[in-house]
Amino acid sequence: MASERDVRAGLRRAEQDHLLRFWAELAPGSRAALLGELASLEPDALREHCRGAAAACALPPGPLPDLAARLRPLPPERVGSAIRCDPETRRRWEEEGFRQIALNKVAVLLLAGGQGTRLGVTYPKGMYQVGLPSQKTLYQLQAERIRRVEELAGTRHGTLCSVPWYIMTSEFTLEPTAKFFKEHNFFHLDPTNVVLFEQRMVPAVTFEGKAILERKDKVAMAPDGNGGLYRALADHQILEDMEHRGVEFVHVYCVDNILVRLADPVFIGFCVLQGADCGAKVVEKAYPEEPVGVVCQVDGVPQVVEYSEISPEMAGLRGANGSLLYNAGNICNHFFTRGFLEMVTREFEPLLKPHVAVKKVPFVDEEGNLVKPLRPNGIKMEKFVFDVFQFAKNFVAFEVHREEEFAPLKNADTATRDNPSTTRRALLAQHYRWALQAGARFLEMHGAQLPELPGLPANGDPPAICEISPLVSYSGEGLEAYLQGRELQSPFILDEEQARLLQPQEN
Ligand code: UD2
Repeated sequence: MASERDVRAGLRRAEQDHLLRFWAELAPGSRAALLGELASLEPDALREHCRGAAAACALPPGPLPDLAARLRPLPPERVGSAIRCDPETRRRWEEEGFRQIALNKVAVLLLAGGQGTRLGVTYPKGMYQVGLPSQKTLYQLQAERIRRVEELAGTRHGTLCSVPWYIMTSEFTLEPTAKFFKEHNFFHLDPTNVVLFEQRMVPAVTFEGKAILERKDKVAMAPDGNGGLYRALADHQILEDMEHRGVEFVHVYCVDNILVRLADPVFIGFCVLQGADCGAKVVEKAYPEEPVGVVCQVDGVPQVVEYSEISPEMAGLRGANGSLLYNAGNICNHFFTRGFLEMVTREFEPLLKPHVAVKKVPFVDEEGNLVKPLRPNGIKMEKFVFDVFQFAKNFVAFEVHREEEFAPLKNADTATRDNPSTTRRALLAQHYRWALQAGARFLEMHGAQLPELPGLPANGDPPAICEISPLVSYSGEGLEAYLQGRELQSPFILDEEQARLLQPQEN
């Protein structure tokens, strides 16, 4: 264990001596914990971190400087579309994606180190269930989509294949996530294919550049942003693990999108056939202030400009056809080749600039009292996962239907958008559409038929409750066998057992 003397010397070098100001009062256990925490902070890096935070925060708030002159939409040749392509092209992309999955070359990587502050739960967001009839959590839906996509690829190519699931957690989410997966028997995935690893934490800093104590014996630490991925990949030899398994392509995604298509064969196939090293799925932005980043070019280089860093005027600009000029909304679904990730972790990670978030950080005052500030008092520095797009040799964006692929859970039900009710509705409306497309009809209690697609209210509850297990259908495929010509009543749950009952009998 590090000695008190060494730690004091390190803190002096980092200009952070105040972190030991309650030392004399601490019991031996607390002293040991604090020393351990402080010893893990390298003095020069700590000094730069604290100085950098204060300097970045001193800059005038608001959008990035000169953005208006530097920003352009992505050129059309960099953008593919699952919406505007012809069916044959889409089939080719999907086929290629399935081929790569069947060859065991595709992995998924979940960014799950965030604290879910806006949703207001104390446990990891993936453990949240939005009130579906099945009561499935986000983690269970994701696990089942992995199982289904493995099965689809395996059946097409006559192989047994697996899509390893890498899950980046943080100090806040590692333990509860690991426990949750064990308690649920890894949702019947092979546990050796579920790899949890932890991102680093960095101190929260005052506007004067001093790290904050949240207790007399504990520094206020926060995860280093989802762009902490690249250091975490190196810290835990994750790319070596991927290489060992033969993984070449990685689908990175964030935890809260209830419609996320893990290892989406169409997206993977598109990126692979384009020879891309880096890609991002996008949806058309719903409204100018929507909290999604904009995939665009800055000084001719592909980038995401985050919603917190674009001015309302820029976000609201419209093109000749009346739609938003910067309308490629980032849905935090990224494609990377393993080679690209290797290059980033080896060469470019230190070049990633942290972004400043000014937050309310609980702290102990000079007298040692815990204070919960009413106004923002601290700076959290975060790297962003998409800031590596600038290093890509061949970056592509891929446009998909929002109603099929994006319904994020960000807020509690007290907010009007992106809350448990809106995400639940988005999934149930999708399944209702899939059932109708497969030839089912829904009847109300007295036998009258419920509305078809055009009658569906936008953002409202679908006329009937229909939930389809991802184990039965990944993206609406294969449902005709169970549903063609059926008359169904709400609520209708199509899980594996129901599917067996509805399966046409073979002679
Ligand atoms: C993210 C995107 C935003 C937009 C939106 C769509 C980033 C930086 N921003 O914004 O452009 O596309 O999603 O829904 O990607 N996370 C970690 N470690 C951390 C912080 C976050 O793993 O230190 C994870 C978090 O658990 C989540 C994902 O990163 O799965 C996105 O984080 P968020 O919900 O804070 O991002 P948001 O909604 O501001």
